[in-house]
Amino acid sequence: MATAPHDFTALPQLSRAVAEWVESVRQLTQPAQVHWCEGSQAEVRKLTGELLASGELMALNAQQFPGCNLARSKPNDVARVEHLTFVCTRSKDDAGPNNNWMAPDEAHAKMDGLFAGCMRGRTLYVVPYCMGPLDSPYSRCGVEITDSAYVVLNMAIMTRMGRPALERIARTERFVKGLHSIGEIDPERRFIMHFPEELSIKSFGSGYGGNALLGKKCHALRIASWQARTEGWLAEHMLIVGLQSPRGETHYIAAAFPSACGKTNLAMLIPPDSMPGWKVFTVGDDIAWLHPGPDGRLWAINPEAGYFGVVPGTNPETNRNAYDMIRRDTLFTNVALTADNRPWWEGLKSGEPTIDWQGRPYDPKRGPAAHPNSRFTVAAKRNPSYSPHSEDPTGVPLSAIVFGGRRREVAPLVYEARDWAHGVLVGASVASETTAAATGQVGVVRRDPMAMQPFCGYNFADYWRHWLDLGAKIKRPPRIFHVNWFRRDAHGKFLWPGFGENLRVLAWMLDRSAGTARAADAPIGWIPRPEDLNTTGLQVGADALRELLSMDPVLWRKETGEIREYFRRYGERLPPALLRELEKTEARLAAG
Ligand code: OXD
Ligand code: MN
Repeated sequence: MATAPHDFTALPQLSRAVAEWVESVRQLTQPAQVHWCEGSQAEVRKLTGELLASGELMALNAQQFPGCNLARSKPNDVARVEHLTFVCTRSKDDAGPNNNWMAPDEAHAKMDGLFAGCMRGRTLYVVPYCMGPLDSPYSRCGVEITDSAYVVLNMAIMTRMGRPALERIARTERFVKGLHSIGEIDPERRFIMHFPEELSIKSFGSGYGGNALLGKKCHALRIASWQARTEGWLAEHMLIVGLQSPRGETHYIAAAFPSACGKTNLAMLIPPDSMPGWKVFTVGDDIAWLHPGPDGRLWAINPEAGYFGVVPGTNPETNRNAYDMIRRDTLFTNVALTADNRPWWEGLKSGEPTIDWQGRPYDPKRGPAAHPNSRFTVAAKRNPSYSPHSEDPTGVPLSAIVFGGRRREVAPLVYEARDWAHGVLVGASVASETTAAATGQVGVVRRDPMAMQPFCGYNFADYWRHWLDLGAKIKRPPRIFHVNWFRRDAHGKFLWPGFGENLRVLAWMLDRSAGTARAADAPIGWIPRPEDLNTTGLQVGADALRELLSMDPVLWRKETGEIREYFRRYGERLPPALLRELEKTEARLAAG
């Protein structure tokens, strides 16, 4: 008897576990219809056409921005909502002081009440996706159910979405269940709930970014960090970049920065003219999954397939690659428009806004034309510096891990941790000024350990212990560094030019890893002296460079006091080894 070719198996028949879950959600939410996403270009074109027809999307100037569309969110729905985001573990202590917590039963009851009948008259989309290359043992799959076609279009760019992902799920019947509805987009009825013990997510009331594209922060960070601890790996808020030196060797660096601190720019850095022969390749711009490899090194994959990047500030001078990348086939959210229908944002040197991000005639008195957290969604393969190794099933080996924050003072331009355990302290102590990526006050310094404060799906104390344990098992661990591109002088002026010039700092790190670069022994770690960096062609004065590479012991004693105070919140659960590292730093500061 002839069997039908595999490809023609109807999507709902591929995985019994998925079909059963979809049916239970259909009964709860009562949609008018169910659409299983296959992930084809034809499907994307059809959905885009429908949204253009309904006015949810607007086509942009087709000559200058071919294939680009604009979406406007509701003004009450423009960023992640950390105060409405919960980790729902059976024990409150497992979620830790770093998370909002709700008991799972209570959270399910609350959410199911919101979801009941919420899709009446709407389409329920079933979005199977794979985080990471389809053939990688390190990848993990999920299914998002959503009633937003805009979310589907984003997921089609951000993940490997559709039939192949569902086929992979069908082989194990294991997947993360993500249930999402925009509801009424009412902040009073908005919650993002995570159930790591059940590998599930329920998100209601927002259609924006990390609240709604559940593969990203909810799955690839919060749920994955939990999975990673049980399985012996790390899910991190890190970009991954490959640097090819003029000698032709390529080394990879993973770097964690809080949201909207320039990860996408660093991942696609353009070498300055004064550093000929360097080439930069982007593996990922936001999330890295790190696995100890059989060779004793740490290997990284990017679970995502696209970028959901902050638009303001992007221009041909600061990052030509990023600017070129978003000139076609890009979905913009909450940017302004010029008179000839081009997207416009603050920091773009050409054109003038006539319509603001809310669709009103632009009036500078009402604030910026583009929302400060306006975004582009674009396929990673559109990046001129895209690394083909992004598709390698085992990922890329790391030579260095970098932590960073946005600090006016205290943290020098760069320093190196003494060893892995000290590096865990450096990561756990990251502090940064808040940005527009999350709702709330902008510019206040807060602790953001490993840039994971909004994203770690379990108690930070257990997370730091996991970092320490994992490091002890890796024979050839990457070196760990801390950077601060945002240090300012007494007049509030940035001391460091950033962007392409950051390569000088990254090149020093690679030389440190190779054992060929020098540094001064400071109480907080190894700091390069001005002569240790390649400064050929750098437009930074000698005094500014000295200030950038200095550490003030008085400020640092205050800083370590604050870190100690912060750690106190984690009580008995704090790993003693982390406290010992802090004590060693305090002792060095006291001696110096
Ligand atoms: C992001 C974020 O969108 O970190 O990447 O907020
Ligand atoms: Mn991010």
